[in-house]
Amino acid sequence: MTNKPKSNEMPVGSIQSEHTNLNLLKANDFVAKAIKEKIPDPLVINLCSSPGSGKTTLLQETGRRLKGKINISVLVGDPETDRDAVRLKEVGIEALQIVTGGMCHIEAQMIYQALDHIDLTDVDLLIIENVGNLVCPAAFNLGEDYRVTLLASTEGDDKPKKYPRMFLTSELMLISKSDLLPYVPFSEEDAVKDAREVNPDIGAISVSAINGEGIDEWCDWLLEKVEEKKSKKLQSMKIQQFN
Ligand SMILES: Nc1nc2c(ncn2[C@@H]2O[C@H](COP(=O)(O)OP(=O)(O)O)[C@@H](O)[C@H]2O)c(=O)[nH]1
Ligand SMILES: [Mg+2]
Repeated sequence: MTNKPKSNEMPVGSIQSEHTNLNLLKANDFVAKAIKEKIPDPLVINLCSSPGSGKTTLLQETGRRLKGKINISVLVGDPETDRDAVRLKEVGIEALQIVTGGMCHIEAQMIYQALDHIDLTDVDLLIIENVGNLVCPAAFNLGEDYRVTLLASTEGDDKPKKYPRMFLTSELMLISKSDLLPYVPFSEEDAVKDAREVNPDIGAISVSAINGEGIDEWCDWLLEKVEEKKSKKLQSMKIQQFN
C-alpha cells in the first residue's frame, strides 16, 4: 500500500494555498469602497474597451459637447506615456494620466492614489478611461457608479460573447466608429443580441466621433445619470435631517 493521496485530497504535510487572484480582488474591492467614501459626490464612470476603440476621441467630443453644462475630470490609464491626458487637456478637459508601468488594467489603489493629485471640487462627472483591454479591467471594481464599454465596429460583432464579463458588468455598450459600419462586416443587431444574452439589462448606443451619430444620446445619458446621483444624495440628506 502506498501513501499516495487521491487527487482530490491534500498530500500529508501540505497546505492548501489561497487563491491569490481572489485575495487580490478582495483587497481591490476594499479600496474601491474607500474610493466611494472619499468621493461621494461626482458620478464616476469606468470607461472600458480594447485598445484603439475610440475612448479618448469620444471623451474629447464629450468634453466639447458638455462644456458649460457640467464639470468633467478624467483619469486616464495607459501602460506607458501621458499622450491621452495631453490630448484631453488640449480640448480643455481636466485630465491626469495614470501610467500603470505595463499593467493591463487600472486597480482601485491606483485611483485612490490619484485622488490626492486632482481637485474634484465642483466636479460633477469623473470618468476613468481604463487601459485598453476587454479582459483584466472587467475584474477590478474602481468604485465606479457605472461601467461603460465601447465596442468598435472594426473589432467584430462577436466580442460580447467572447469577453462576457466585461459586458455583464457594464450598464451601457457604445458601438463606436459607427461611421465605418457600411465598410466592415459588423452587425449591430447581432452585437446587441449577444450582449443582451450576456446581460439582458445592458443599454446600447451607436456612436461616431467622426459624423457625430449618437453623441447627443450618449451625452444625455451622462447628464441623466449625473442628475440621478445628485437627487439621490439630496433625498438621503433630507431623510437624515428628519431622523
Ligand atoms: N472612423 C472613426 N475613427 C475613430 C473614431 N473614434 C476614434 N477613431 C480613431 O481610432 C483611433 C483610436 O482612437 P482613440 O480615441 O485613441 O482610442 P482609445 O485607445 O480607445 O482611446 C484613432 O486613430 C482615432 O482617430 C470614430 O468614431 N470613427
Ligand atoms: Mg485612449
